[in-house]
Amino acid sequence: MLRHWVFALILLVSGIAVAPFAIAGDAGEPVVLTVTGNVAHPNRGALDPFDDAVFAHLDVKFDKGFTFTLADLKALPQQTAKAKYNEWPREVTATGPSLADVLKAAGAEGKKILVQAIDGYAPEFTADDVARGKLILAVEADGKPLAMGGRGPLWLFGPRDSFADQQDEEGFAFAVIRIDVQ
Ligand SMILES: Nc1nc2c(c(=O)[nH]1)N[C@H]1C(S)=C(S)[C@@H](COP(=O)(O)O)O[C@H]1N2
Ligand SMILES: [Mo]
Repeated sequence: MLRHWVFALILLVSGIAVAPFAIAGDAGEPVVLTVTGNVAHPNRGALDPFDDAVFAHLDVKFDKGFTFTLADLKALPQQTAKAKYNEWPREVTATGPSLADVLKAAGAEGKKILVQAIDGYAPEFTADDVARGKLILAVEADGKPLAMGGRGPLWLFGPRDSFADQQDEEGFAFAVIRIDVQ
């Protein structure tokens, strides 16, 4: 009987001790975003052609990166943006961290910010575009998490005038998996 109590106590204490230290990609949660290029405090190394199969197929190259799970992105300050572009059937309200905060969390700095989707679509933005603070990396739209096969895992989103020379929704990559900063 005493053994059970001791065991329960150990579980409780270790649970409390371990929970706050969950590390990106470490707690059974998949990585949804990898920031590569000029990353000040990387938490992963170079592209592995086997493990990083999609990146390899996209002909991506990197020597280090900083990874985020969905929980990591939701732990950053959340912004909400509304937009209705010409071809859309309705206004969309999307929520997620600003692109600026994501890059800050990764320690990523540079002039060119390439936002790459799983299909290879990869619009490029400037540091000035990011500094406007209007571009968000949406994790949900209209109250629903973004689905794989839909616009998930992440959707670059913003209102009109989110970046220089914006043409409607062009540049708003859905199914974003990587950001490269040079
Ligand atoms: N992953 C991905 N995102 C993308 C594109 C794409 O080809 N792949 N096209 C972009 C362009 S050019 C436009 S105009 C819009 C079109 O899709 P939507 O109007 O359904 O958002 O998505 C943008 N996001
Ligand atoms: Mo487009």
